[in-house]
Amino acid sequence: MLALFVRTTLRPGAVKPRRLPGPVPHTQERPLVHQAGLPKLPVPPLKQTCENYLATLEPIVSEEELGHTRELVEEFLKGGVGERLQKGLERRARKTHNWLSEWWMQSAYLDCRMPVAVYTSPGVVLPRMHFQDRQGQMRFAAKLIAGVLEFKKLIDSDTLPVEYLSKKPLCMDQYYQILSSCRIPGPKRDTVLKQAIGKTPPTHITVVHNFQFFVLDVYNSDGTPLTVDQLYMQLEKIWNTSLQTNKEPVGILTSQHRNTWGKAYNNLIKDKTNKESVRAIQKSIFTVCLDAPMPRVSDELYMSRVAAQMLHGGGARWNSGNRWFDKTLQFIVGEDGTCGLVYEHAPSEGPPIVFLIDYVVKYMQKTEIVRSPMVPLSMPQKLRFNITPEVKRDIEKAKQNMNIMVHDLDVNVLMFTDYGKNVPKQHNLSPDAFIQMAFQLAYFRMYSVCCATYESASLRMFQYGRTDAIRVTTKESLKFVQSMQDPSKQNAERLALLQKATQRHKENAYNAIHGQAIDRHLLGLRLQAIEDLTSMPEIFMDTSFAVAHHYNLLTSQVGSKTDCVMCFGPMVPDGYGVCYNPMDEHINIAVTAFNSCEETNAAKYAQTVNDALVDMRALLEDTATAQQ
Ligand code: COA
Ligand code: HC5
Repeated sequence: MLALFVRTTLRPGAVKPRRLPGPVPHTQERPLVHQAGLPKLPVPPLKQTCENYLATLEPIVSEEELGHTRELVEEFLKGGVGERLQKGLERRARKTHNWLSEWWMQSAYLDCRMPVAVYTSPGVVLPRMHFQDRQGQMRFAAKLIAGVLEFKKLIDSDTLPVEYLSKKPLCMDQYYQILSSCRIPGPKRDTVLKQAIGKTPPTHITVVHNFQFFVLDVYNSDGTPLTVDQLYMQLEKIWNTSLQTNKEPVGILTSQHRNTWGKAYNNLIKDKTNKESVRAIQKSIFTVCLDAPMPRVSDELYMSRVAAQMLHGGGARWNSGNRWFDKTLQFIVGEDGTCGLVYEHAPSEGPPIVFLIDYVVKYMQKTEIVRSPMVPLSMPQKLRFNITPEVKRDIEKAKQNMNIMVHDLDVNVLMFTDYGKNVPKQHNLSPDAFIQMAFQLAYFRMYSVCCATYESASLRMFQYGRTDAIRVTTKESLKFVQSMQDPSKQNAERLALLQKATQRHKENAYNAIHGQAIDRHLLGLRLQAIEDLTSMPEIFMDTSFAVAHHYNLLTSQVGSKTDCVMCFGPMVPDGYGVCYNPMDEHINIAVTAFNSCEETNAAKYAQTVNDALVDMRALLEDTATAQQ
């Protein structure tokens, strides 16, 4: 049975992360804070992956395409090419701590040229706070900073307790990558800057208000963190020295296509002052964005508006320039009680970020501002930028592109309150599988076909593990959704099909988190072919392969203790991004799509998911009554 690992309670005195001895061939500077005893990510058997790949295709490609792909797979298996690539992967697995993680970091993130805003950086919306003014905003921001610094103590002292999933310890390495780090654009490939071990650790955060960046030292000279009261006073000083709103939004450059930003970056840092300012942001522990008020919307649309604010900032005339999108962690606090964050995905998955949020929220609930002695603190340093005509031109271009992205992103948050994990559990069904079947049903109801569907699965049971994919669309899920739309079917039969489909999903999830899914293995074989300079095997070039990787539904479950909404953009122009947080009695679901695609509509899909969830509960209850 799977346990919800993101919710795993941290047992006091649980195993402390230890530094793993020996070289880490797959990363350069990362600290080896890691559990040496964790298993290494396996390379799944080649035949198993090939068979599962064909099974995956069944519900999403035509008979003809499937027949063709079967032949290619056979050739791949029997002709020796597959075997050779598999051997190469196994060799790589022996030589590294994790055969996949470096390749994954490069191919999923650092090589990806799309803007990080909207396309890869996820957002988190915290429940609306009760402050309504600037004082409230700054008091909240001060407490939040103090909370993150408290969390940082766990990291700095190596006392972060290890998380468990199904009684197995999880790799904690990602926790050590999220503070004091930043992505850096390159003309072809990006990198991540992370403070090297042994170097003096940074003691400042960056705060941005009205597009102006400040360095805020958050430690006293004796090494103690500033108190909430002190932080509040420093934030006030920042606020009062950044009242002008006519400043150039240099930060908006970070929202550009990565090649464009890579060029603009080199241009920007030619100037010494600019270079120093950029370095200060990159090295800071994290960033806090004090956002300008956004246009008011109805209560019904509030969460959708804030989700969009987290993903892109609302456009050049609102808060998109009040960001440094390359920064790994950016907390966002608005005047109207809005708060949340946006994070750059390359260094970490969502669960460590969410764990940090839960920790900070709990800390903030118990912290009251106490007046501290009036030790005069120096004025936070404002970061200067010299805006040359070239930089100005780059900023203007970035503003235009950001506005296009903002108009194109369609966001709709569904706060589903009828029930949560409780209902499927009462009916002995896996909540995750049940919710996924609702997504399948909703898609089928809108389009009368099903599509390739991705769900993130954690690989953190393994050293340096990141993710693999659970392929949600199966023969069983297709039969279930078809039965729901077929008036000739009885509810008893539909329920039986739902049970089979959820059972199948649960098995696939189990296999994925145990390193036996197909997506990363296929990626590995493909990259191995590139590395070996052999010609690309045909299985990676046929229509089926393209269809299987065109994820019209890109989904991810991220659970939290706090009642958060998490969100991310779609992966394909005609697809949906669906991030869901199932709580015991309700489910928060954020749906994104692109307005430029006529076929998709986030609000419509969210409403159809709502109806599917309602109907599926009715199905459970109807058949439960019938059985009595
Ligand atoms: N009957 C009753 N209860 C059941 C059940 C059944 N048939 N099947 C599962 N449950 C229970 C589980 O025991 C669990 O209980 P808990 O709430 O006490 O922990 C709960 O229902 C949830 O289980 P389930 O919904 O099946 O799945 P999961 O929470 O284990 O999640 C994944 C599955 C795949 C999402 C998870 O393993 C995972 O990998 N999560 C991380 C994803 C990720 O990294 N996302 C972010 C990427 S950046
Ligand atoms: C705070 C919520 C973060 C969710 C991030 C997430 O799910 O990222 C996925 C990671 C992965 O490798 O599957 C990627 N995805 C957003 C594209 C689903």
